[in-house]
Amino acid sequence: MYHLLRGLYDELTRQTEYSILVIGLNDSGKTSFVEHAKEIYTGKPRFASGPTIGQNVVKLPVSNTILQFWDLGGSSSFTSLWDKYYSDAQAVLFFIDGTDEHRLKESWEVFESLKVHQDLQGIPIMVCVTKQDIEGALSASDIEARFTEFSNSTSTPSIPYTTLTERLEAAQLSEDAPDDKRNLVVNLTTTDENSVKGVIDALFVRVQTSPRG
Ligand SMILES: Nc1nc2c(ncn2[C@@H]2O[C@H](COP(=O)(O)OP(=O)(O)O)[C@@H](O)[C@H]2O)c(=O)[nH]1
Ligand SMILES: [Mg+2]
Repeated sequence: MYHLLRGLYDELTRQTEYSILVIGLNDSGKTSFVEHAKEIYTGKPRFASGPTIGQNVVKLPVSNTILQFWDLGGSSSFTSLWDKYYSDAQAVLFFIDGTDEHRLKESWEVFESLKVHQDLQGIPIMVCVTKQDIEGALSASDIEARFTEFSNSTSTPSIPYTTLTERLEAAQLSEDAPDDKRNLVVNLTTTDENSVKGVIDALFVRVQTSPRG
């Protein structure tokens, strides 16, 4: 009887855990975001900033689930290791520094490679455009426009894929009521608590519909 009740208790209190990959070029704000979110959702102090060596793993209790963030180092020696994590991810947060126009094309290339990767097919990818507190930073809609330009000016790749715009349109068709949360490209200021919470909320909704959910 004890074991039966224990099993039932464990079943009822079991928290679903989701793995979220946090990737993007270095200095795009990945660690700042994850560490600020850690402080908000767990009360634990933030890790002092600096380049991330290897990976920074943070588990956040959000509602009745655990979101486990894999903040992977963004320097070129680490980006080659990212795809080892793809097959376990239920969602991807892709970070773009809104003030770094010079590396926008490089960022777009990385983003395209994520979209076509076979281990990420159907996995929600949320694009976070950071540093919105800095004057002149490119916004989420600027990034959408620029990425669409890049897509249009590049010859068709051998693997079929949906463009960012197509993904957005598909997302819009899948739900009746207009809702900011379904947007795939969001503005983010990692130092602003409400901005960080907004991303977590949007992610929380998307991760529930992940094919690996
Ligand atoms: N003004 C501003 N600075 C930011 C923001 N996000 C990150 N930074 C700064 O950008 C630099 C790189 O951030 P970091 O989180 O280490 O980037 P990572 O390499 O992607 O992990 C740090 O100096 C951060 O303080 C933001 O939203 N606004
Ligand atoms: Mg980092």
